[in-house]
Amino acid sequence: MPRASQSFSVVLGVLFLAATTQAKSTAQAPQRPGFVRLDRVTASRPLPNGIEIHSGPAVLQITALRDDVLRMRVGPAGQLPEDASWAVLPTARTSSVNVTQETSNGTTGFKTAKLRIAIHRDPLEIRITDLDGHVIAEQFPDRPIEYHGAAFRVYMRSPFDEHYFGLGDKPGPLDRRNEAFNDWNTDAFGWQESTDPIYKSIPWFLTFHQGVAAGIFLDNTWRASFDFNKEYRDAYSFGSENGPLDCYIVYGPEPKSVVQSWTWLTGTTPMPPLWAFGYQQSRYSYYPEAEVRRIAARLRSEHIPADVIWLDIDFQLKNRPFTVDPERFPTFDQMIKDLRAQHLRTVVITDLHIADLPNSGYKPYDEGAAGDHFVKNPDGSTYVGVVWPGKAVFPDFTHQPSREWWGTLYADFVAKGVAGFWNDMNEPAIFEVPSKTMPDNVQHRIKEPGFASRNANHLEIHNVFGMQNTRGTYEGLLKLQPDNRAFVMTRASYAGGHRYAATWTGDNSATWNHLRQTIPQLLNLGLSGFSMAGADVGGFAGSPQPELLTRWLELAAFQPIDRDHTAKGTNPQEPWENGTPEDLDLRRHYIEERYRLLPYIYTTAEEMSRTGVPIMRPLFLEFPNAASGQQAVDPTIDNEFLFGPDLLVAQGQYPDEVDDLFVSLPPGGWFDYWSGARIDGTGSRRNIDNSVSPPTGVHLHRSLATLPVFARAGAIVPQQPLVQSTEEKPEGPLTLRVYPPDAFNQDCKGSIYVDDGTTFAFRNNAFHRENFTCRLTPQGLIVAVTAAEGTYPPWWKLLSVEVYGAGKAAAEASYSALDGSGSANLSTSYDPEHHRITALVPDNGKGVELKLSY
Ligand code: NBV
Repeated sequence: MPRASQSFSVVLGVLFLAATTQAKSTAQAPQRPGFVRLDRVTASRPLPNGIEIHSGPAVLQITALRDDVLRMRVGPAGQLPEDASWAVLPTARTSSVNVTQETSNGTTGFKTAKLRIAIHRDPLEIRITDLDGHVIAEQFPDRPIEYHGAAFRVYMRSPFDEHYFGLGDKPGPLDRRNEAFNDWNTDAFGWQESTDPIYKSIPWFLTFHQGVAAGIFLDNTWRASFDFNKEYRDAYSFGSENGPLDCYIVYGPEPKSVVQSWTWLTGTTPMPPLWAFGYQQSRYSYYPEAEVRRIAARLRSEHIPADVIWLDIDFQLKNRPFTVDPERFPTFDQMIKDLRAQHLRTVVITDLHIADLPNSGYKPYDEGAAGDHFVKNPDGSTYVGVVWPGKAVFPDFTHQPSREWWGTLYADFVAKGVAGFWNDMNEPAIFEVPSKTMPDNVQHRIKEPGFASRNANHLEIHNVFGMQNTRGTYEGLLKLQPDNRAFVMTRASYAGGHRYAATWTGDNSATWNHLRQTIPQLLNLGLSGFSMAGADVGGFAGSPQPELLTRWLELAAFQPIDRDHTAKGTNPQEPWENGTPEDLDLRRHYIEERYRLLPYIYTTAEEMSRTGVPIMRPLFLEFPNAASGQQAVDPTIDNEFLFGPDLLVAQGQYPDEVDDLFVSLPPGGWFDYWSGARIDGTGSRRNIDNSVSPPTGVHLHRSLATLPVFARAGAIVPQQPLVQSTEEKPEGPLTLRVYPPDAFNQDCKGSIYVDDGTTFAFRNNAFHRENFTCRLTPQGLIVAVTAAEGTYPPWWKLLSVEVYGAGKAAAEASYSALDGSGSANLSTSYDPEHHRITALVPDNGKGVELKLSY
């Protein structure tokens, strides 16, 4: 499928040539209407927080929201675009810091405490550097910002060793270099690695150059496009066919700071409920009710830990959202309760297409029509499109009263105990039309605090429609149950949509390539704000080979959302299907491992929700080595990732390959997560200065039984005893897996965060957090646990401290409680197979220290 802005750029290129010829040959003649070129500064005006530039009729403003966050807005006819946004929080958008103006020969500009903005006057070229002179963004020579009618494009220089990440769910490699993309939310059933666009539009990307990261956000909901090194080998560009040129430039230098600033701009992912991290079982569709009950019973009888069952469209009466088919689900309410009694929650689908059913007693239609809540054709009639229910009408989600009304539709399901909601088809997908969506001229109302009220056509609202759909759902659920963490899953969204919903990668396929694709896709989603993301485990379209399903269930145990889902007509895809007893054992084993890791996963989720650092991280995010200006790891690696801060998961470039696997390991020591052994590594290097570089990787034999997972030296990873659902309280000690530091990585730390898992009581201190550190001593190791923060009672009283990489049993062990309540010698055990010493230590939450000699 042809990608992106190619044709748009070619058209622009031709227009550009025509325009320059014209501009040059008839210097004084008025420019062609609609063509504006910001090619030289004709006037400038300092602002307390930036600068205003005029270039002929056009105005351009660059302001500093923070020392490390800039906003650039352009108005081709002299007026800046409306200061409003669906994505950026008003607090961020209206922030401002004072800057120092700087003028020099030929340039004008300013500096902040972190950045320098120099605007060359003639030709007009913007250059943003950090105070060390590292270029953050620099306009590409001879390609000034241009408008052709409403369409505009911005070109930036691209050094050969700069890499690009983000842009949401777009398939393909992790690094966006040498690719081009369009933003136009699309129902892309059967998408492949080269398909673009697919479901989401997140016009935000990171740049990473020699260890220095930055980010650019084009806040424009129209059809936008991005070209990385395709049109020009040494430039990237972005633009849109209409709407505002309103963009934000974020400086790192650490990539983590860039994603944290993205969260500052667009908000955090709300703390998800604990159960969202459990194993989730879905298919299109489980029905009738007896089938749902059978699946639930089988999950339990097979001892597959699980938390959620999903109901897809066939649970509804004739595919009508917010109904239940009474024949297929004769005791729906009781079923929800019975599942809950088995510690399984239910998520149901609630698509946005309301069946067009006047006078039929269908509440969503009747209320929506009475309240004037549906989008309209230009002639004022209600727009009708065909989707699952047949003819359907669509709520006007950018019209606040309609969005709020949509939220009230959830009352019945919430009262029945349904735990979460699935907003599918919200690109919006429409059947029987070649565009697969609404006509361009469908009318949406914008009625929204912070926006001027007006009508907008579909072209402007399309990319933000799904996001506002989920906003209606999320905010409606919070109104219905203010103290319950709402769980919404969406397919389409726009930048900032992570404030309202988790997501998944849509209709992937049951192929090896799609298993492989989950890694770059979920990584880029995480860098784009959507850390709460998963891919249909086992693949949606088609049926996986048994080995593929097994490997997929292994990998997904280490991804943020672990939901097995498949299409209508495919083979059964639950863990006990489609495989040998050995496959089932492996699949169960990996799901169990995920449940053991829940304390670590949930602690990482809390960090994500507080800071914006995603749960699943590309290697360069943890190992940018910005300080030395060197790239410590190849930033384009996309068959490995960090799950949380400390676990490195590797799959190999081609997961179906049988050859040995080479796993790149970033600097610092690593441990095999499964055996507990220290990795020797094969690549230790002696450098020119005689220093020794740590191993750069390890060769492994592949086996179906083992997904390669490594723990970082200096990590302390909390684990819990196995449970069958997050509803169960773990029984026994909290395990701390301690991976001692080494010469390359002397830091040693970890933490645990727990709370009630479902409410917002944590905001009032009802959580429990303990921080762990360890340090090597001449005799062995000391593990220290801080006094707990928060008032929530933890489920454990004992710590089972497991120290890995141990070649022999401990000679001595003792603990002392920091509040003086006790200290004693301890006995320890030694497990040579796992290279581990284990000690049981009382934890009264007041802090404790364990001393080990070995
Ligand atoms: O609701 C049915 C499916 C759903 O299972 C899938 O996950 C969505 O991506 N839905 C698309 C509509 C039709 C798919 C062919």
